[in-house]
Amino acid sequence: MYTQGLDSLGKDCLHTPAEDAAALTARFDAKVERDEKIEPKEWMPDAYRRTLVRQISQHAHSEIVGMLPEGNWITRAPTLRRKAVLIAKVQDEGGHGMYLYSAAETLGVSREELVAQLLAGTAKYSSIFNYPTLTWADIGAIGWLVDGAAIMNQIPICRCSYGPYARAMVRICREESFHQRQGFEIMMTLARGTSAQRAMAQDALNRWWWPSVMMFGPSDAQSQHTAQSMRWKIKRFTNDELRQHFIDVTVPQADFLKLTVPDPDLRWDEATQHYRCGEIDWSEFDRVVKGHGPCNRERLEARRSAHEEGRWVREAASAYAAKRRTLAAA
Ligand code: FAQ
Repeated sequence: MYTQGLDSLGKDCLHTPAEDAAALTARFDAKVERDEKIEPKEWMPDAYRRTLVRQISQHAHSEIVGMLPEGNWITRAPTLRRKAVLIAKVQDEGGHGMYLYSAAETLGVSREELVAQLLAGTAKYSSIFNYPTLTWADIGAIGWLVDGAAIMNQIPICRCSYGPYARAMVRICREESFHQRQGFEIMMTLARGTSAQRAMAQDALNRWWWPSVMMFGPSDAQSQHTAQSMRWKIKRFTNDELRQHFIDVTVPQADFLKLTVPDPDLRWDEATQHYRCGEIDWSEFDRVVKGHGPCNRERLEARRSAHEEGRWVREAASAYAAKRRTLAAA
């Protein structure tokens, strides 16, 4: 639906005389300032377009790669109900990826181009999906912590200045909040279960806590893009603000589950009314983002082989579409 307008995309800005460019920039800035949405066919600065393509495509790739750690447990879910719920959740993540590729396409890149970058290993996706899912409790921890972090980060994007991204995010957030609740419900069942089940839940929290805290990206001092993205209202909060909010909301949930957050320095700070957490191991984050996490290689191999195995489906669908076009034209 969005790609129909690509032929004329941005043509009005291709040969803009310098004086007009200044006026266009002023109009664009004023629109952002008034909290109005920027739509695909409108003039926008090249750097704004590039930033959106970068962020939306990384986000789309994250949803698609994010299907893998949980997909790993579909055949081993402990009950039929858990299996049905997990299949639905993993399908939702695939759907999110598709909305987001569509939103990126409105900016003049093709989905094929973006997928090729992912498969070539030149595109980023969220660090969190490079960790393994070793037990069933990991599925609970992903829903609770990873989807919890994703919602925290994504609710503000519903107010992003770029219309198609903001609108995609409204629906995605509704689904993510269901995902978060199913994860918390798994954790609650385990936490109220046998001592072995409680130990499994604690072990999952131990392994997923820090990677979830890192999901929000580098600290504000290290974040290259935050300041400009905030000015453009692509981001509404900084990485550290969102991370803090996540910690403040999640620690009481861990207390409720009678699980221990694996951070000996974690404490409530009465003065600021926030939890203060221990030092984040940014060297681990850097390693994972650079491709050296526990599962980076496995994740890319899985995506490459899925792409190859799905080739006949894409070819069949294209042939069918071509046949329909020919019939319609006859
Ligand atoms: N992993 O200057 P900043 C989900 C990169 S969806 C890897 O702070 P920015 C759903 C960053 O790209 C999860 N790389 O960048 C689900 C940049 O690299 P570049 C994904 C990271 O863009 C749940 C560099 O570091 N969500 O979980 C990470 O202003 C369960 C400098 O960083 C989104 O994508 C990271 N964690 O802020 C699915 C939300 N963090 O491009 C299945 C939208 C940073 O210069 C199961 N994205 N980097 O080479 C955003 O909000 C932002 O892009 C941030 C990064 C906050 C992720």
